[in-house]
Amino acid sequence: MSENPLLAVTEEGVRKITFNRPDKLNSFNAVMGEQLSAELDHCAQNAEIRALLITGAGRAFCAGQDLGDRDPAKMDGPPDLGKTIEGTYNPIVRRMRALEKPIICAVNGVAAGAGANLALGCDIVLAAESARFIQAFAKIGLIPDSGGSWLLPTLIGEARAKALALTAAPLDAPTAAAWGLIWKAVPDDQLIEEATRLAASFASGPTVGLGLTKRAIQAAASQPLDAHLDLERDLQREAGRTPDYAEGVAAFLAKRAPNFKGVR
Ligand code: T3D
Repeated sequence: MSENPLLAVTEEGVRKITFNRPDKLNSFNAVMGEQLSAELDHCAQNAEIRALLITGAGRAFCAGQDLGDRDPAKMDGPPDLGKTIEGTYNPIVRRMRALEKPIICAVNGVAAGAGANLALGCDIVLAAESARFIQAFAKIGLIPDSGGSWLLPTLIGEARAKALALTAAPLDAPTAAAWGLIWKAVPDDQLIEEATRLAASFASGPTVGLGLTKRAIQAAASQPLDAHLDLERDLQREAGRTPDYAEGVAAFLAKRAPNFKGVR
């Protein structure tokens, strides 16, 4: 078994996080949950980190909850799964959504259960053409969690969401992209290169503006256009006061590349 279930390294403003239990298809255990939460806090608190890239080691992205830790033969009675949802998965999803820095997910292989929905909760999802997304919950009598029962209908509509969730049928990456569930399916041997290039471009981008853009788009689902126009006004006011906005305009007028600092 691998020693550290989560690897993380910062390179030129990009925090690369790798799920690292390849022998168990990077299935999620309690330690991984704690480490991912701590990582997301670290990324929020450190100004030098301007973009995140999440991927998996080996042939899978993540197979969801480690079911070895849910073996009924080793328990006194039914577990309180609400407790793990409340204590582990929900805080992770909330941290990912609240983090005002782009999170890119490079889905390198199968993404199942919570593993699929953690991927879909990232801001930009690239997947290897051979990757599959599986709402595996139905096979073990559970419901889609980690935001899945919200993300699926929001992204692809109720008909497709229900079919995926009720059948647990694998969805291949090209179809996921065609349906709008993810951004792009890319040839397997180009996945990490393309995701890294995208993360690097974000890490030298106008970080505050990108973060406010994320906030605005996420808010759309919960309010009508009229209220949303007010939010856009407020966020644009904030963006317009950043040094990166001044730099962007100056660079455009001088016909040169901008040098964004990513600070307020
Ligand atoms: O519990 C709570 O706190 C509530 C929260 C729940 C969130 C959830 O995520 S529930 C859903 C949990 N996940 C699943 O139900 C998926 C289970 N895995 C699979 O269905 C299949 O493994 C895959 C479709 C993902 C991949 O299939 P395949 O044929 O490519 O690989 P495999 O042979 O099934 O798996 C390879 C190894 O990984 C194998 O171990 P072994 O036999 O070589 O020692 C397998 O047991 C292990 N593995 C795969 N998924 C999990 C796992 N071990 C523990 N937990 C897993 N989720």
